Amino acid sequence: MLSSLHLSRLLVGSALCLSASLVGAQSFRVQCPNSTITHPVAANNNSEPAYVGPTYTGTNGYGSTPAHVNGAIKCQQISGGDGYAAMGDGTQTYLFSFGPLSGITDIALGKPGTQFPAVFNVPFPVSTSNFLVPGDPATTINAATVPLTPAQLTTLANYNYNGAVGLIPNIANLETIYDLSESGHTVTVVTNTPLDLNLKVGQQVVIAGGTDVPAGYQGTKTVTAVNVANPFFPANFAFQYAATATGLANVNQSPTATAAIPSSIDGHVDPRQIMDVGVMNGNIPAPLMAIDEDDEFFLTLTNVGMIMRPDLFEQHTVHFHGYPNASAFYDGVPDASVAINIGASFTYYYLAPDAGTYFWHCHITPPEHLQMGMVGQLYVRPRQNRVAAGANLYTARATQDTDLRTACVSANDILCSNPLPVANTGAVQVAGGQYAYNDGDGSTRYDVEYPLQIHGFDPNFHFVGMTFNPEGFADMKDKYFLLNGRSYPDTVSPGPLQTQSADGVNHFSQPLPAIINISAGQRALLRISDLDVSEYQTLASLGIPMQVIGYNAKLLRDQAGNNLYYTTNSITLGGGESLDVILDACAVRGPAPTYTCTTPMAAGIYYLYTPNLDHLSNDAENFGGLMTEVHVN
Ligand SMILES: [Cu+2]
Repeated sequence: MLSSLHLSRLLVGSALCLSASLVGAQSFRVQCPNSTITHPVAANNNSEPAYVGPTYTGTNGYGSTPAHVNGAIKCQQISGGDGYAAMGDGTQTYLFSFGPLSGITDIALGKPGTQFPAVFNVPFPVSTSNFLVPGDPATTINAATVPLTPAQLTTLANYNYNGAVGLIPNIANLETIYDLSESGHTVTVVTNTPLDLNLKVGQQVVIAGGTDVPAGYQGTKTVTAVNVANPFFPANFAFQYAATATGLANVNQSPTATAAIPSSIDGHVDPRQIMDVGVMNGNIPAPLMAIDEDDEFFLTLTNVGMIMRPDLFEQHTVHFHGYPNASAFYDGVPDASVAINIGASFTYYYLAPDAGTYFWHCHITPPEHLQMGMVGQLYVRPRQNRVAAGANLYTARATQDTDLRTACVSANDILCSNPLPVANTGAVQVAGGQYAYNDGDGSTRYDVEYPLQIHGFDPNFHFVGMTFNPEGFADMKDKYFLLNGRSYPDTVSPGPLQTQSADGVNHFSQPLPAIINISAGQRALLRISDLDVSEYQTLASLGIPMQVIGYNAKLLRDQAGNNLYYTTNSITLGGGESLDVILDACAVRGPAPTYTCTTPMAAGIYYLYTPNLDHLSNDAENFGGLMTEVHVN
């Protein structure tokens, strides 16, 4: 399908203009740099460094070098295409959807698919007996049962491939050399062909030649400059490196001199692996993403096409909803940014600015693509998680105000979303402490966190969407009510839920269970987002009060620093809204700054369910819908 598509594009292109067809050619590709200007040391970008001070301390603009390197680099690849999901009554529903094309094991285990470069930039270890096949990882672990058996869940965990699907090394490249010359220790190499586009400063090249090439030129060298002006050819024929020996004689038109550029990982992909794994691998909700404040996030969207709707040439985009994006270019709104066609990839760039719970979706014909399934959650963890153990949280929060980019001072910023607390409570970071926000008083600390995505489906809209009929936008009416893409009782099935798609292969279509497990005395953060297109959704907690601490990715605190958290037994959200809620499995908790639990709650099973009773159903089936269990263990 892909090749015929390319062919038709080339034919159309050549009819108009031959060169335009070449420029217009698209392809799959991933991007995940190991280092950047603000994260310059590759070896430091595969873990989150401790937060010890502001990235920049200047009073305007950015300095050239960060004072402290904060955050790391994260990468993820997703497919845009179609797939199927299974509803609570067993009905298969057709989706327009995003699926995982990296972190495929983590996603299937219900975790975010976001990875450090050291994990993402790893090709699948292909051999004659080991290769990616349609439906992976469900196919390889032979996931014939629902839910998976404990042994299958172990096999899934051991599968453990989380790199970018399709990634293959760039082929080695050998170029003949026209001229070698030295000035001081700097050698300029002019080759006979334009340089490999991927040759970069810092890369290794092997210079070799016969007796006509002085030994001082030869060996493995590190490129110090590319695109160097020279007397012979255009600049893109030449590069430089540093030699140990000086005074080397000029070599011109050598019959033997060569520059060998070894194979390397630079984002090239094998489209077969992408199509095998990406086609019909739709997930609902869309793949989970999680980044830390100060991270640079490279998200590659690869459009694999919708097999069930070959009449459509749908573009897809990624829009981070409610997220403070610096540039419209990466915002995904098609009128103001890039949208890619079938057979192409596009890498979005984000700098993680404010902690909180957000969601993301495709922004092409939003009512249609969202209803059909192209929507999921993302969240940003706060800097406060990385404060050193024992450090005062109020002081650490105040330090963030010395960085212009992260400053949040109510006195001169009425939009400050995360003011300092009204007083220093003396709360300190405990080793490994995790928080929902940069609270400065430890009040948003939690022990476990759960994404809880509320959603609804109109099966009629999905059916006409699959069968080439006009969709009734104004008639949309939810009949299935979903938590993390599943209706009760599927919400409490452990492990990934799978669906056989039209390709005859099982795919992990709904990886996220919605069982909340809390140890008695501990606190769970529920990151609740409403992904619904047509309805308000209400969720009630029976037996454990919900403490609401954040709304639409903003800490609930007034500009004077008073916490406005409130305790309730139900919350209501419209589509596109999010809430951060703490469920506390502690009956009696001590005061600030330690909030020690003195009387844990009794172990047992509690319920999260919707009090909109018509939403407790799976289409024609009574009982089901928007409900899950909270297990206090
Ligand atoms: Cu779309």
